[in-house]
Amino acid sequence: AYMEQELRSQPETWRAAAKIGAEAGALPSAGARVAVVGCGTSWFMAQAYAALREGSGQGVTDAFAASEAFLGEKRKYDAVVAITRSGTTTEILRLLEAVKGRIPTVTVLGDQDTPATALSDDTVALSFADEKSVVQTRFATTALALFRAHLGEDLTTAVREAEEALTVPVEQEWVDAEQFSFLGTGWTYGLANEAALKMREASQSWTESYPAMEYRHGPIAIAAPGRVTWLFGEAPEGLEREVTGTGARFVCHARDPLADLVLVQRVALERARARGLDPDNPRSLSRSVML
Ligand code: F1P
Repeated sequence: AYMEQELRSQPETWRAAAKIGAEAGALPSAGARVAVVGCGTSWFMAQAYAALREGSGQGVTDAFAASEAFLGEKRKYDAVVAITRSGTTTEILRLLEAVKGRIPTVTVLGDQDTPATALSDDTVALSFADEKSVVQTRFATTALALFRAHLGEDLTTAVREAEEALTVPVEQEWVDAEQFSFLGTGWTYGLANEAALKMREASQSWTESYPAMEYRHGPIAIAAPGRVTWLFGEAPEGLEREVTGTGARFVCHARDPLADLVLVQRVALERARARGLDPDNPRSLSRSVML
């Protein structure tokens, strides 16, 4: 029940993030060269933020899985933004330790009172979006809403479309599908990765994710009837025709991509239920990964 309650509160938590985003002075200002790090869902939000920030002309922004971040002397970053709901993830703590005193760090987290707080120069705590569930929904999307607001975006439409994404029907074809491929481009590639992870975590579904145009370079080989190819954002020319030509279902909605992710979270929940799984107790996962 946690996952469902939490995902349903997203319009409200995004609204709250939009309010504080513009004034979130701890986040890097324009011109700074920034490395954004996270694990799992938080890494995918890092990917989306990095593409949005660099795309909006605010400066070089690279996303790394915290375990793979190479922030050596040759790559000159002015700031590290760490994203972690729990503030206890081992790879995040190791990275914060490694850069301490060398690169200023700001950590976006769900709870102010964590080990990551002590290791960070600055923090933004989204306590109103913290979660009890193992599978992240609202913390991640609310962090991204915060970043979007900080980059100057008006989130009114995104919030309204998230409300709509909570009411539209989840199609039976999506609940029954054998396989999903999620596609995105620019910042929505991070969302595609997150959508695929949600389906795996909550419903043990076979899912993949690719940059939209990469999909044509091989992965489309497994598209077939009973499978779904779901694109976030605008469809590149010809892609729909290629996908439907395989017999796979092509899904692409004209709504804010972050709001469309809310619909995928609901699909994951419905698939879990249809398979008799408890999405609040996903197999092999824990709320925070610590060594
Ligand atoms: C990161 C994370 C989650 C994942 C799982 C394990 O946690 O990888 O994204 O869903 O629950 O932890 P955090 O660093 O954001 O707390």
